[in-house]
Amino acid sequence: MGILKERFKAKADADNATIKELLKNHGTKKIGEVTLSQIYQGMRGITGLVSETSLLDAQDGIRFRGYSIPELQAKLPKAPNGTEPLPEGIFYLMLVGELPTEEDVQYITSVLQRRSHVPNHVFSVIDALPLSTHPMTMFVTGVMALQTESNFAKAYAKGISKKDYWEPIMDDAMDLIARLPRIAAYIYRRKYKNNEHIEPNGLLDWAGNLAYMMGYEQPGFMALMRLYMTIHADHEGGNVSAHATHLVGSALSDPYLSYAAGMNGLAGPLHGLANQEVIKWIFEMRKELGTDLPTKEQIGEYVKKTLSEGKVVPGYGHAVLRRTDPRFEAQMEFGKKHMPDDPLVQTVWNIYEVVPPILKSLGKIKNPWPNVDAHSGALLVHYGLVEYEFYTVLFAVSRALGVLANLCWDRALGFPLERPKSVTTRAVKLWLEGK
Ligand code: FAM
Repeated sequence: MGILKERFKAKADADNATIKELLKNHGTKKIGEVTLSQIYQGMRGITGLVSETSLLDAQDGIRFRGYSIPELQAKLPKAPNGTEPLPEGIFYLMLVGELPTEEDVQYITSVLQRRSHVPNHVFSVIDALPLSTHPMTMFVTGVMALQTESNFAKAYAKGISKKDYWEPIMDDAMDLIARLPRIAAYIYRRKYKNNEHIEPNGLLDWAGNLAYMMGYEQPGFMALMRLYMTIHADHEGGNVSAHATHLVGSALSDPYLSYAAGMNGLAGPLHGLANQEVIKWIFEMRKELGTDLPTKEQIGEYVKKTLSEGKVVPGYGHAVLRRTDPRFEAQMEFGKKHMPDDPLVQTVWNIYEVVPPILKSLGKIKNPWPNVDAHSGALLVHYGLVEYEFYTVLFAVSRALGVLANLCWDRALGFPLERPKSVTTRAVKLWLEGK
């Protein structure tokens, strides 16, 4: 990994100098104010951390090192005869800070192929779980079992200088990213395909191999996996999975422990589990209405019924975005190209027409538009991946690219233990009374 470490270190040294200068000249400048409602309502809008890999703008959407998803779809290298970017490319971009060449992406693919061995005890630990266990629980259990392999944990135990932390962290990050497709595919095949496993195909790229080991060889599905793994990779630093990984990593917990923490957050229904909730909700709608292609009127009535039951409409809304998620748009474009006549995909598009006006009419929802999860399941179902409880595992594999690249940057920039102050309502009341 010599080339990657050299380029990363050169960029980290340059960025460290920039940050040092910036704090020297502007360290005491106020970046915002905090109101009482913000500390009681999920810190919405409080700028409180630095995350170099991507930035999310409410109107513009996500940009990875300044590039939008359409720009990356045009600029990132693709698989031979492929139509979608290889996720190795977005990982390189987030880690090194520059667009990769074809050779850079091939290099990452080969490094990941070489590091993809998973020790047998990991599979034994997963096998010890009941078959009924949720795939995300199996997945995080597998990641925790892999912690025995941590280079950083071993280096720290031996004594390592703070300025060198980034190197074993990067080794762990690459090892973990390399191993995740094998663990994810193992869980899929154990739970849904009679425990019949498929050995990795050394000729395929990282996402293509995940598809292959899961038992999906259709070129369309491989293309979808490459797009899926690219667009779910990062969404700035404050979402639950990115923030939890970053926070736990700030205690110098190794990347396995930190990533496991982040993925436990991703497993929440308001975050990454929403992708399974969307398809479950649509399947329940189709069953209740007795049709595979409900009309817009029927969808409208069903949405109102969901809301009247005090439930959220999964796949809609966002804590930061105030527009249709560009990740939804990229998936819609894929659907229009590959499966324009699929009734489930058409239903997702009909839902997109019907839901926003209803959510807007409630007056309380800040973002009535679809997020990434509103579309992802329908594309997977088209290729036969109907086991929606597995979808968040795919999301987790992709999110590793962003949160682990970030951990390398956290350590290389010497970010300290993260420890914001909390208050009690008692203290707030005394403060308000001027006591
Ligand atoms: N359906 C029904 N109610 C919704 C809603 C939705 N899709 N989105 C927001 N609301 C409600 C929200 O529950 C809150 O209600 P109360 O005041 O009664 O508690 C109110 O509208 C104000 O919420 P907000 O400020 O507009 O949104 P938040 O920043 O609090 O929450 C989300 C953001 C994503 C948690 C919220 O939109 C939601 O629950 N969406 C459905 C679940 C989902 O799709 N999550 C995936 C998000 C995705 F980006 C990801 O992380 N993968």
